[in-house]
Amino acid sequence: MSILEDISSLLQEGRAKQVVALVRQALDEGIDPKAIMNDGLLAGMAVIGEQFKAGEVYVPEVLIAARAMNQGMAELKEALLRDGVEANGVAVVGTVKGDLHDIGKNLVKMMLESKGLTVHDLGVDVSAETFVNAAEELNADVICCSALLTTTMGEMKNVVDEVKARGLNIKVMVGGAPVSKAFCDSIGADCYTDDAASAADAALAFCLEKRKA
Ligand code: B1M
Repeated sequence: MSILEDISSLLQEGRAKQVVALVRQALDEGIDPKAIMNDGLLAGMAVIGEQFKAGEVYVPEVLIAARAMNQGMAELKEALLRDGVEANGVAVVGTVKGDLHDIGKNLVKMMLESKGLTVHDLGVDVSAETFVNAAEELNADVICCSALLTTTMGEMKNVVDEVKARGLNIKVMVGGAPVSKAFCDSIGADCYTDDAASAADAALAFCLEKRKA
C-alpha cells in the first residue's frame, strides 16, 4: 500500500494522530501536497461520505473521520498555501435564525471541506441578513442553510429573497430534517438534499459550473 492509501485508510478509521504523522512523512518524502490532499485525505473522506449516504456508517464515525481529516489538513495547510493551491469554491454555512441545532450543519460543513471547498461557518441562529452579508463579503459561491425546527424554516425564504433582491450570483442550498424538495421549490431555493454528503456533491457541482462559465 502506498503512503497515500495508508492516509486514506487511517482517516476512514478516524486515527487522527497517525494521519498527521503520515502527512508529515509524505511531505518529508517530497510528495506533492495536492496529491496528499486529493489522493490521501479527500479520498478517505469521500469513502466515508459514500458509506454515510448508504447508511453503512453513522454520525459518530463521520465526525471522527472528519476530525482526522481536519488535523491532516492543518498539517498540510502551509505547504498548500506555499504551492498556491486554490480551493474548489467558497461556501457559507449556518443554522437559520431561532434554531440552535448544529449537528447536521457541522456534518454539511465537514463534507463540503472534504470536497476541497473553503467553508465559513456562521454557527447557529443566523439571520438571513447575516448569511447574505457574509456570502457577499467572502465572495461565496453557495450559501448552505440548515434548519431542524418547522418554526424556523421560514428564514430560508428570507435568505433566498435577500440574495435575489441584491442580484447576487450565489446559490442557496437548504436542508435539515423538516425541509423537503417541495419546500425548497416553494421558496425558490436552488437545491435541496436530504443528507450532508449529497449537499457537498451538489455544492461542488455548483462551484465548478460557476468557474467554467
Ligand atoms: Co431538538 N428538536 N429541540 N434538540 N432535537 C428535534 C429537531 C425534534 C424533531 C425533536 C422532537 O420533538 N421529536 C423537535 C423539532 C420539532 C419540529 O419542529 N417539528 C425538536 C425540538 C422541539 C427542540 C426544542 C424546541 C425543545 C425544547 O426546548 N422544547 C429545542 C429548540 C432549541 C432551538 O433550536 N431554539 C431543541 C433543542 C435540542 C438540543 C439542544 C437538546 C439538541 C441539539 C444539540 C445540537 O444540535 N448541538 C436537540 C437534538 C439533538 C434534537 C434531535 C434529537 C436530533 C437532531 C440531530 O442532531 N439529528 C431531534 C430529533 C430527531 O431528529 N430525532 C430534535 C442528527 C443530524 C445529523 O440530523 O440535523 O437532520 P440533521 O441533519 C441531517 C439531514 O437533515 C441533512 O444532513 C444530515 C444527514 O446527513 N442536513 C442537510 C442538515 N442540514 C442540511 C443542509 C443541507 C443539506 C442537508 O444543505 C444546505
